[in-house]
Order: sequence, then structure tokens, then C-alpha cells
Amino acid sequence: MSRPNDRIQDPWGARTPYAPGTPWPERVDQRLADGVTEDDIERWVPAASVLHSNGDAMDIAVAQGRIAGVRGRPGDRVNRGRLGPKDLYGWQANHSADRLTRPLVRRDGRLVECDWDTAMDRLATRSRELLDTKGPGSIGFYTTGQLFLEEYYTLAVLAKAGIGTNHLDGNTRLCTATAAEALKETFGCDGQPGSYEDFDHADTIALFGHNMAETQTVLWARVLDRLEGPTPPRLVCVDPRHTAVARRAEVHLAPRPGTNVALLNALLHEIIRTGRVDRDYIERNTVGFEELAAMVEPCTPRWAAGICDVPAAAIQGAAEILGGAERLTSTVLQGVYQSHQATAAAVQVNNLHLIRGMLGRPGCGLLQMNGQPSAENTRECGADGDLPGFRNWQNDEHVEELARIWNVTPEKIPHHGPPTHAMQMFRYAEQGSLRMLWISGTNPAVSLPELSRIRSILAQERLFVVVQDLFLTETAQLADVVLPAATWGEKTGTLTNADRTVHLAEKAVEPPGEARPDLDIFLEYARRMDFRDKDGGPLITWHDPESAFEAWQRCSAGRLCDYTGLSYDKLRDGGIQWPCTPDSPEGTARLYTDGFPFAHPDACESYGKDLVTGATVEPVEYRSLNPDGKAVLRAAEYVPPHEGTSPEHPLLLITGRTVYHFHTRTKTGRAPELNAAAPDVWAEMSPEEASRQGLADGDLVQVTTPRGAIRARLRTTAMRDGTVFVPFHYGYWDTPQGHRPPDDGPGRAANETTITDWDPVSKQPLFKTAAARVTLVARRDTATRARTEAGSRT
Ligand SMILES: Nc1nc2c(c(=O)[nH]1)N[C@H]1C(S)=C(S)[C@@H](COP(=O)(O)OP(=O)(O)OC[C@H]3O[C@@H](n4cnc5c(=O)[nH]c(N)nc54)[C@H](O)[C@@H]3O)O[C@H]1N2
Ligand SMILES: Nc1nc2c(c(=O)[nH]1)N[C@H]1C(S)=C(S)[C@@H](COP(=O)(O)OP(=O)(O)OC[C@H]3O[C@@H](n4cnc5c(=O)[nH]c(N)nc54)[C@H](O)[C@@H]3O)O[C@H]1N2
Ligand SMILES: [Mo]
Repeated sequence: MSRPNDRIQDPWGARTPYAPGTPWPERVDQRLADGVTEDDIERWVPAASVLHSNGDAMDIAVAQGRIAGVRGRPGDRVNRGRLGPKDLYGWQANHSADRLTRPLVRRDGRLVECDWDTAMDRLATRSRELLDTKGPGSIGFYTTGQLFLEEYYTLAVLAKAGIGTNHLDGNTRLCTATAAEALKETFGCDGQPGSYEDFDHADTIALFGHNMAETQTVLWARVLDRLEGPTPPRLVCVDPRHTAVARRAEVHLAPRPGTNVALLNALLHEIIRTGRVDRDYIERNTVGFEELAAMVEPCTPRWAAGICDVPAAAIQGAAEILGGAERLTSTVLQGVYQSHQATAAAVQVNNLHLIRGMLGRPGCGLLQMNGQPSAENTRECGADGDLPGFRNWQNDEHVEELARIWNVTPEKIPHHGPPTHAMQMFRYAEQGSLRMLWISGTNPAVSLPELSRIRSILAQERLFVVVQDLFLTETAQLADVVLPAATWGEKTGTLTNADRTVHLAEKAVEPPGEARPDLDIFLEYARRMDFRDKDGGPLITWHDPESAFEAWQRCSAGRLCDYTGLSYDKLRDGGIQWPCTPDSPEGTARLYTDGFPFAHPDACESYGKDLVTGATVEPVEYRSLNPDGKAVLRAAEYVPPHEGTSPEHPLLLITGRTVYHFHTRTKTGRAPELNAAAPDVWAEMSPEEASRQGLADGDLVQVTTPRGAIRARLRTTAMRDGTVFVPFHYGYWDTPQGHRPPDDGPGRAANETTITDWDPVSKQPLFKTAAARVTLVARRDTATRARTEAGSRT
């Protein structure tokens, strides 16, 4: 058993090499609080990790009513006992002294403590006033990918069939809206095709815009164990930076940010040109091959080399590896989803797998990744605005089916147009048609683009802002009502990871003070609002996590995400992949082993969109394109990014993550080991680019875009020239008095600088394509050099 005190230094732990087709060996990672021994532990409570999408199964150690540590569960299919640094240390935030313990309401401009009755009464009273005077369209909900399934489903039902608003979205819009959209475009329906077990079988692994080494450390450990075992897979990495993934790759393509479509079209061009396609598979399973072949015909490696600034020979080399693979596993993440032409690019990876017939077999894993622990649940339950159970808002029969399940009239469920995406909701709030915004489990004052605008929207007098969180975040400081939530370890519920594995996470300890589970808060709101079904009975008939889960099971029946074969009891034995039905009680490793039932026009979640403009495809068009429900090969032309470089802003700015922090650091910033590993923001640039800009490692620099500026220490490192990278984790400046917003000068949150722009298809914001300049503020000194070196070294 490894006892990893130095997992800050070595995020992936010791190697356990293995051969293709054999099971990944177990290795149990454990971390107990200083001074606690195993004898002190009163019980171990099963859970799964919530600081990424990998779904690592773990047990929470409880001693004297507190969380005293964690250990990985060896029997679980996802991690076989391993945990990453954030999971080994991050739980300490649960017991942080500054947890919210009582509700707050704004009185005379200040947030003051109150009891739950006062806070909930204010919330329900304002909701009723708005419903009476302005209608359901004046109320919006902005949730997360970090709650439990039971909570999302309850929120979706109360928003759609209780309030009747179309303004419901998750921060999954910033995260995996493109994954969902790419799957809908190709397969007619969201739902991850592949399985993590595909890494055990693959002969080739390709990572597109996915820094797996830092963002899914346990999955990367699995890849490392294959790389160091017999008959290792070949590895292709597409990332502008020399990440730890890139360093292990046989071919690393470092494209100019925002040019993924050009690169992928050239890869497809080469694979088709050299005849490395599976004609039989294409014929039996797809529509659209001729259009795709025609689109990529002019996209030679030489053409792409000019756009992406990658050597044509390297593109050819990558195409040879991908074209020669017999068991190809690919992943796609934010380097694609948050970049220019997000959906168009993600879809080309689907196309790569389809034209090579690399789907539905061991080792042929297509993984349009998730980021957050329960983003899958946000999407399948409809808390991202989609209809629950991957139902199609343009299909009246789907709406009627949902209305029957909820016992409401179909008219009650908004389906006159696409659900309002998060950026549009903030726009409505800015314009004044949206008057109440209930934010749960997300910190938009740090995570949305162009923060000065977001702050001014949230601070408006006329907008009633409710924030449900664990801490008084940057966002909560702008709220009218703050509701203290219980979190992981303090409440029970299920969560589904990026490869459809459902885990049950159980309550281990009591929440602090009066903090309550999100489910209880939503149920209490529904009770106060007295939401009714069409016969006058209560709309929401469940009262606790397990009964909410059972309600969801009924809603999921017959859909791709079918949960009817699961139960809390069964999940206590470990994670199971949906669909799981009475006929497939062990769950389903891979989708699309035999056809594409949810691409059929009667069953599909979406009829698709134009990949360049985002215009919706009409039902009749889809029916004539794909009458029998095959996978759709959708082609897309490369178009240049909206914001290019200029003499004033000569660099391309990309933002992203470090291994030690999760998002806006509300948890990892409160875990001493993680905080110390990367205490403050920095900016990365190649040494050559730095000297071209007159800068050197350790200098204090200012990164400026047309939206705003931040200050950061410069770290020179291997990455492509002409590019600057900033981690987005750091919110307002920390001061001895608390947080200071950047009212009077440059801030440190990357999103002060990012652009209000989104992919036209998925509506996911472009956090990774903008132009910037980097200028000197002060030369480094010895002390600051030491500080920057304490940061991410992976
Ligand atoms: N440590 C840690 N792990 C996490 C999280 C965290 O905050 N911290 N968050 C979780 C969540 S919610 C998510 S969504 C995932 C995100 O996981 P990732 O997507 O792996 O993380 P990012 O750092 O956002 O972006 C990945 C890479 O995209 C590259 N990139 C930028 N622009 C482009 C481009 O135009 N093309 C290509 N091909 N690549 C580009 C960046 O250089 C970066 O290395 O991580 C999850 N896991
Ligand atoms: N520039 C830039 N911006 C980005 C990105 C990027 O790469 N670059 N990535 C984007 C992506 S992929 C994502 S996912 C978002 C993440 O952005 P956010 O969602 O804003 O980030 P978090 O810090 O995870 O915020 C989650 C909040 O929920 C609270 N919370 C945690 N658990 C619970 C719970 O059980 N109940 C309740 N009620 N609250 C809880 C936490 O304290 C925290 O305040 O950021 C996006 N923004
Ligand atoms: Mo995310």
C-alpha cells in the first residue's frame, strides 16, 4: 500500500505496469490527517471523488465526527484504488473554519446572518411576485456539474414544470456543452461511447486538447502503466504546450490555438487519401461520407501547416499512426471545447473513429470527456436546460412523454425554442428581462469570461441574486440571499463520471452549523412554492435522495441513459456504467456495439445544427438525411478565429489548469498542501518569446487584452512561441482582510481578460482563443523567483 505524503511532488504515484488486454493492477492510495492512525478511524464511508470527472472510488475515514482522511477503493473499475493529489488532500476544506453555517440576507446593503425561515421566505416571496408580475421568463437558474444526480433532477423538474422557465443551465455550458453537442451531432444523442477499459486494450492513444496528466491524474496513471508495460500503445498529443502528456508522446502536434479544425481536417484528408478507411463500416453505419471526403479533399498537410504552424511532416506522421491503429482510443477536452470552432473540431474526432470503424469494440474508445464530477448528470437530468433523459424539445412526443411522467400538461413544459444558454441568461439579466438568478454550486464571478461585465450584472439592484455555496465566494459577496450548503461527505447522492460509471456517495459526517444538502433546499423551495401537478397533487413526490433517485429512474426508462437496473443497494458494491436495465443488470461497457438506435429520427435528442453557423436542422431535413438512424459524418470547413493577433495584441492567450487546484480554488485553496504547491497566479511563455518581448523568467508582468488586465509572475517553459498561458484558478486578490476585487487596478483572475464569445453550435465560451499583450511591471528579485518555483512543476 502506498502512503503518499509526497504526492504533491509525484502526482501519479508508483508505476504498476501491465500488458494489453490484462486488468489494470490494483494500488491503494491513502492519506490520513496528521497524527491520525488507522486505529483512530471509527468507520469508512463509501464515496467517489468530486474534484474532476474521473469518478475515482474512495472511502472517507471518520474519526470523532470529522473527516480524518481518504483511501481509494481497490475493487472499483475506475481507479482500482488510486487517488490523485486533489483527492488525497482536498477534503480538508470540508472542515475549514470559514464554511458558511447560517443563511445570509442583504439588509441596508450588507449581508447579515438570518435563520432559514427568513431566507427561504424572502426567496419564495420574490419568486411569487415575479411570477405574478413578470411571468416565468423573469426567473433563471444557473447550476453546476458538482452536485448529485438527485439534486439536478429535482431542480430540473421544479424549474421546468414548477416555475415553467426555459432559463436553466449549468456551468457545464463552460465545461462539456461541446462534448454533449458533438455526441448529438454524430450519434443523435448525448452519451459517452467509450469506456476507461479501452485504455487497457488500445494500441494507439490520442489526446486532443486534453492535459490528462494534470486534470485526470488517475487515468493518466493508467496510461503511464501501459506505456511502461509490455507492447505499449503509441501516443499522439495535440496541445500548444509541452505538457506532461506531450513529453511522453511519440508525436506531439502543437498547433496555433484556435486551429483545431484545420489540423483535424488535414488528418482526415491524409487517412482518406491513403485509403486507411473501413469502407464496410462506413457503408453499414454512417451517412455523409461523400460530403466529408469532399470537404477535406483540399485540406492537405501543407495547407494545414500554414494555418496551424505545425510541420506538414508531423501532421503526416500523426496521420500514419492514427491511420495504422487497430485499436484507437481518443479523448477530447477543453483544448478543443473551449477553443475556436469547438463543436466542429470535436465532431471531426468522432468522424476519425467512424471512418476507421473504431467504435464499440475493446480498445476502440471514443471519449468526448467530461470535466466536472457530475457533469454527465447535469446533462442527462436536464439541469443544463435540455429535456431530462436526453429527450428532444423539438419532438412533441418526447415532450408529451415527459408531461405524462410529471403529470402536467405538455404546455407547462417550455419547449417553444432551445433552452437559454448561460451566456444568454447573463445577457437577459444585463438587459433587465431576467430579474432573479439562483446560482448553485458555481462561482461565475471568477469562472465566466469578461469579469468586469459579470460583476456589474450581478451587482445590479434590480437583479435578485441567490447563491447556494459552501463559502462566501466572490459571487456570494454580490448576492441578495446566501444559502449555506452541505457538500460531499455531508450528504448522500449519486454521481456519474466521464465513462458513464455511476457511484453512490454517502453521508459520512454532519454538515457544519445549519448548512443543508442542496436537495433539501430545493425540496423546501418546492414546498413553499406549492408546485402542483395537473390533478392538484404535489408536483414533486419525493422527499430524500433515494426516493429522488427512484423518480429519476422512472424518467430515464427506455432512454439511452437508462438507470432502471440500478439501486442504492447495488451501487454500494461499486460503480456501474449506464445504461443498466433489468436485462443488462451489470451495466454497459460500450455504446454503439450494434447500431445507433438513438440516432433514429423518432428517438434522437437533437436533429443537429449547422457546424459553422449553429443554425438548427429541421426535423424533416434530418429525417431525409438519416431516415434509418445511422451515425452522421458531419463535415466542417475551417474558418479563422474572430479575434486574431494585432500589433497592439501580438500574442495568443490560452487559459487552463494546474494539477494542484480545482477551478476557483474554494476547496483546494483551503487545503494547505495544495495551496502551498501553487499559491498564486503565473503566466507561461516560451523562453524565446519572453526574450522577444523583453521579459525574463520571474518578472512581474501584466497580461492585457481589450477586456482587461491581470498581473502575474512570468514562468518561462517549453510551449509554442507567440502564445501565453494563464491558469484560471485565482480569483480576487487575497489580502489579510479577505478578498479584494480588482476595482482599482489589474486583477489576477484570468477571466478579467477573456472574451465574451462562444461556439455557435454548443454555446460554450471561448476561454482559449484571444489576443493579448504582455508587458513588464517589475523585474524579478530572488525572493519572487523562489515563489514562482514553488508552483506547478509537472
Ligand atoms: N487539476 C485539475 N483537474 C481538473 C480540473 C481542475 O480545475 N484542476 N477541472 C476539471 C474540469 S471541470 C475540466 S473541464 C477538466 C479540463 O481538463 P483539460 O481540458 O485537460 O484542462 P485545460 O487545462 O483546461 O486544457 C487542456 C489543454 O488545452 C490546451 N489548449 C489550449 N488551446 C488549445 C487549442 O486551440 N487546441 C488544442 N489542441 N489545445 C489547446 C492547453 O494548452 C491545455 O494544456 O479538468 C478536470 N480536472
Ligand atoms: N478562463 C477560463 N475560465 C474557465 C475555464 C478555463 O479553462 N479557463 N474552465 C471552465 C470550466 S471547464 C469550468 S467547469 C468552470 C468552473 O467554474 P466554477 O463552477 O465557477 O468553479 P468552482 O470553483 O468549481 O465553483 C464551484 C462552487 O460550488 C461550490 N460547491 C462545491 N460543492 C458544493 C455543493 O455540494 N453544493 C453547493 N451548493 N456548492 C458547492 C464551491 O464552493 C464553489 O464555490 O470554469 C470555467 N471557466
Ligand atoms: Mo469543466
